[in-house]
Amino acid sequence: MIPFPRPGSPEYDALLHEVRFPDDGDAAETREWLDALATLVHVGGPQRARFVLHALQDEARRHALDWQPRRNSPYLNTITLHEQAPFPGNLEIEQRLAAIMRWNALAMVVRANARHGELGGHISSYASAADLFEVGFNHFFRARTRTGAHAAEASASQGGDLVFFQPHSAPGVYARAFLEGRLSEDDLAHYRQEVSAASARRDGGTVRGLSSYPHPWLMPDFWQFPTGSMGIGPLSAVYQARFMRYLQHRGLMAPNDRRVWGFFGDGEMDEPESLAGLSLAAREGLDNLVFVVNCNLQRLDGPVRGNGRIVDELETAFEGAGWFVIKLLWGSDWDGLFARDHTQALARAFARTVDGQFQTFSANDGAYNRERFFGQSPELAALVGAMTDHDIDRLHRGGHDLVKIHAAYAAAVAHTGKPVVILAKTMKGYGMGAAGQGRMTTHSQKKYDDDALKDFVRRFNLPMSDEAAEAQRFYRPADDSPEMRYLQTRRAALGGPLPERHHEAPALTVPAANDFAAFALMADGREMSTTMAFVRLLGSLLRLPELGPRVVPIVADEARTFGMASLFRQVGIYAPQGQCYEPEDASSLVAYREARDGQLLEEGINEAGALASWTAAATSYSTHGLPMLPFYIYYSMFGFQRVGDLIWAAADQRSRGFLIGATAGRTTLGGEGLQHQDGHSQLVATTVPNCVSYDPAFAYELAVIVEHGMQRMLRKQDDVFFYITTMNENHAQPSMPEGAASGIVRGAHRLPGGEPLAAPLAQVTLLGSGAILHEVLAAALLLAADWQVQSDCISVTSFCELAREGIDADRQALWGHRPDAPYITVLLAATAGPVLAATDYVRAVPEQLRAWVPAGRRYSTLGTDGFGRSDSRAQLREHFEVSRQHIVLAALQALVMDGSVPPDLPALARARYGLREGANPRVA
Ligand SMILES: Cc1ncc(C[n+]2csc(CCOP(=O)(O)OP(=O)(O)O)c2C)c(N)n1
Repeated sequence: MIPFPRPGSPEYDALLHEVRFPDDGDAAETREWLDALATLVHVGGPQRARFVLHALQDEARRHALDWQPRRNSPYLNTITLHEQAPFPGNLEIEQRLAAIMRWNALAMVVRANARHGELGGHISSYASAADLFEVGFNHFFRARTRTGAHAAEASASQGGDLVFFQPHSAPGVYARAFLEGRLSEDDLAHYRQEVSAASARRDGGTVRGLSSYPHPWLMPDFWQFPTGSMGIGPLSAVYQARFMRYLQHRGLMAPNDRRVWGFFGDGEMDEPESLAGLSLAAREGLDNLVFVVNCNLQRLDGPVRGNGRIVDELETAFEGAGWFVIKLLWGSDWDGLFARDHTQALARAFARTVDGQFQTFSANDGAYNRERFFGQSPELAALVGAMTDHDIDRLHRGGHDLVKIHAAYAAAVAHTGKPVVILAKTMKGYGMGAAGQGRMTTHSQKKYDDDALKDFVRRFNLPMSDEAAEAQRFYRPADDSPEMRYLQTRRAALGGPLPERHHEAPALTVPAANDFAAFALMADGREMSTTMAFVRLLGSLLRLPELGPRVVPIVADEARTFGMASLFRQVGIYAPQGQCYEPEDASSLVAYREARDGQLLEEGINEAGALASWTAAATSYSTHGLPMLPFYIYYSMFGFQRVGDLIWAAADQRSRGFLIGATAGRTTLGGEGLQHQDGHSQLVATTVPNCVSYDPAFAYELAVIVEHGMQRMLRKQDDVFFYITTMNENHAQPSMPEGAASGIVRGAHRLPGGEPLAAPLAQVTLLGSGAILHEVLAAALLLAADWQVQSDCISVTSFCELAREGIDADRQALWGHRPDAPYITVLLAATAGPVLAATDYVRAVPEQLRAWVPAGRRYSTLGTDGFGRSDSRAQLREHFEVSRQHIVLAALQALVMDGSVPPDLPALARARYGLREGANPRVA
């Protein structure tokens, strides 16, 4: 022990000062300032002290000192011991429960791997997150309450809290559901064996497979939020919290104190999406949002910030964005050390220790830590002088201390005005001993030898025999045991089990297309683009008394581009603060109007945020029992390509809504060039199983598709969403031909032909969709006038839907059924000649139909493979060889190959239309 001066003595103060400010050139002066501040706080109170500090800050700025307050606080708990809320639970029982969860989660992963050796799964992430989850489950996560079960702690939140779980910690959530009686032992034994479980069910079993990560698509009554792709969870959590406010401010949801909790990894925070929503959350004061970042300091390959401290970095980022930051770093057993640490040796030692080193400390035992951490200085050594190596080994990090975690959560939920982040320091692979704790390879550790299993059981005092441990038997205490009674009582008090996904929501009455789009059905030659038609149709939907308020128009700073500025005034732009300024265009009919109850979500230049908003609205039927109808309209290039992973997650989450890819097609957006011209979103849309995609050419087709989409999503409540591409090219819009609707919905309809040729040389069938259909129709005229070739024209509204029908029919045949011929086969059978399909997309889009073209009919496709470039629409169509003349050329070529016309016709056509061979657009 080194001798300390008596606390309070001048010698003591001098020593303390030297330790805290080793670089101080004038200690006496500094002390005067510090004393003055202390007096100010003491006499004037905290508010006065804050005022003076702000005044000093302003003054410093006036002197151009280039000074800003440090963002980082010392590497200590934000909540001091005396501020700590008392722990309301039974600590011992909760610790035992956490241990049981840990074991069952571990056994689940180890068993799955022992059985198949290839199934993967993670142990070490949940090992670090277990206590963080458990405190939430026992004290904070309120479930959606059922009628008659309004417990005191839950009653204020009928709708329940929304919890985003760290995805690879899913085994821990299953382990809890097992103890709660929601999953059986058999279910746990089928973790990551969903296909085997399904076949067992077909044989009469009741087992369910457990998905690797939270997937609502695969476990629709369990998981609410897909988080498996890093970064999607944090972004979605922000926008869920924001959408809850939107619903409240618009009067669609009663004010409530429901909360969104998001548990994320510190490595995950490196994803751009993870931090992308922070400013919005702070700007809109989302105090219904709590992030818990599990700072186990490791990701998959190694440390998150080996040479730095991720907690410091995140503290700066979150605080800078305007969040309230709670650092939860050290457990209760450190309290005594801090109390005795008169020289703040610990804080200084932490400040010198980088995360790579902290990881090494966590991977090693007490003796190592005594020597390498506490051995750094006599003061530190003295602090642990009376402790055994075992005691040092068991010094908890904050994220493994139920009492400290509870205090942090309690402070988070009590905080108002800002979103809160808890930076919880944990150990990756906590409790896995030499098999994994803090090891570089721990993320992928899924094999446990018998000794390691027995060690684990002993480490957590589980009442299991060695034999049970070696057999990786799941452990469930008796129903009347104190643990089980406690667990059930706590969940009952919080409203019931969680996570639990609901899907029951009232079906909405859907208007007929005639009620909101008569202008499109009976367009009678009026000029407009399909984008204009969409905007008009949306305006009508918004005016409908029942459905109107449920419509959520979403834009990412392109409302004016798409001619939607009138919506600013009509429904207002959502802004929780209302409008605190006089807009420059106040007197205009399309003034920029922000309002607290505004309906339009104007997300700014933020497609990811817009998509997250869309998902929140598109799943509101499930999360809130309140079906909404979102329409997110955007440049089609910045959808599937830019935020495709978010769309995939939205699909997993069973979203119901419309995505409108405007100005779609590679040749549609003339001058904008390579990065704007989309020739493939329709192809990618095809790959999303529950995305129903259409590429209509006519306003009436669009109207029919929107009605059909609403029928499926709002009335029938199918878990599908619609992707519709629209164009900005004006055309004389025809009225809808009699009986066309069902074909439009199925994916194609034959267009009424003109006068047939008296003596045609040959016949072709032309398919076209979207922007290029108009070129196809023009080509049909040229074929007739210039080449005596008769065309049948088919408008393909969805190559994807047609192909899906074909795929399903083929499969049925494989299983011995006798499916009807696919619709496209039947439709083409009624036409004649070779079939040629042209689109403004890559050829792979129309190529999808090849298998179902009637036997003996030639099938050719034209498309826009290759990079776009800027020029006029006409030049682009030349470049990609999809203009009307090129369609004629391709049709004649097909007829030549069929032997139906003289072989020199293509050359004559090239000459007649002045077509010259350029660079191959696919590679140019
Ligand atoms: C977008 C994406 N990239 C990569 C992965 C693969 N992956 C799963 S977990 C993981 C490491 C996660 O580390 P961290 O967020 O620190 O969580 P921890 O497991 O350490 O708690 C990685 C790289 C993924 N799931 N999603």
